[in-house]
Amino acid sequence: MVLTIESAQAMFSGNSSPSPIPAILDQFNRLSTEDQLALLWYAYTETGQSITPAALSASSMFLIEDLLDRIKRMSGPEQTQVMFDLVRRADSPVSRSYSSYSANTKLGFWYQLAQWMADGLVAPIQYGYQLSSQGQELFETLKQLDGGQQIQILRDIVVNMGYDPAVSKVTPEPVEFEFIRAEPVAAAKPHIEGIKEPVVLSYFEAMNTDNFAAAVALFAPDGALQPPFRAPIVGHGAIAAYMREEAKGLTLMPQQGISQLLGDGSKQLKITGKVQTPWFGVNVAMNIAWRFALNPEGKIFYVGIDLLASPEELLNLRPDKIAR
Ligand code: EQ3
Repeated sequence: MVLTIESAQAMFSGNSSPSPIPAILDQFNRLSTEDQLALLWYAYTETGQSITPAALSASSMFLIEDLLDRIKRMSGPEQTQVMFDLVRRADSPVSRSYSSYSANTKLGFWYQLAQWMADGLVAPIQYGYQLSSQGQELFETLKQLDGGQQIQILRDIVVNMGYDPAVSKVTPEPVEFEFIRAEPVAAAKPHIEGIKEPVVLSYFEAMNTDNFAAAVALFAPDGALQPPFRAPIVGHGAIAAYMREEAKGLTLMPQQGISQLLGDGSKQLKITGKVQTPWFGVNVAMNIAWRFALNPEGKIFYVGIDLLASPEELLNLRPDKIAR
């Protein structure tokens, strides 16, 4: 069997339940702007997930301080308009600047606004705003999800706001956030039940110490990384850039896995465990699966990262049916 990104993407895919997240995002996008903003407020304040402010060093925010200050000085209706423009992805100056920010900068931007709303410095979501029945229904669905799924939804929505970069042709700024882990991770290869593959153990060690150069060196030159709900990122340069922007401060806690040797000497592995983001530290652990394809030379040809649909999926480690 020839190893291709398509064949690797299909590994173990029949063994897990589909994630509810894409359908939820779809429903969210069909709500009115007022409902969207209010629902985000309820989801952020009432689902009990709390951001750890220590994660975000003050120095990381200086690039957007000017814009945030401008918003703080606006009148209440102007502030509301800015938020409406971001949600509607309207072509406005703030919405254009926003779309050029990295994912973490966008999250930091809203984190600051949320704090100012709570302090009464920025127009709050109208007290007592009544969600439409669709909005209310979606909020009930959100409450049933686990914390990891809830923060993934919040993140996806925040990242997709702003004037569409595909239309405005803005290249995201290479802003690097400095994250401090809530608890430092021991710089050692983890113990993963059922897995002894050195390249995979080295991957987790490198990621947990933000040593992205070492992590990328484990990939084949045409290797690919596929984050949850995203297309594969192919090649050393693109993977390294993605990791520097998105993977700093993550804590990867792989727990168990299975490994299958294929006829051509390549291997496929499925590993499940938890991941913490520096935004929420130990407050939220996401249930994750890593699906690795190693080429016959022992390099990572593909790793797909999946957000699991339920904690039960952590133990879903059935061998894959191998096409020959
Ligand atoms: C003000 C308020 C509340 C209301 C207003 O109406 C609208 C908005 C938007 C509001 C503000 C909302 C805020 C402040 C939301 C903040 C959300 C945050 C900080 C979410 C952060 C989520 C982080 C996540 C889901 C991280 C996931 C990371 C994963 C899955 C990493 C996976 C990886 C692994 C495991 C690898 O091995 C390789 C790398 C890779 C990154 C793919």
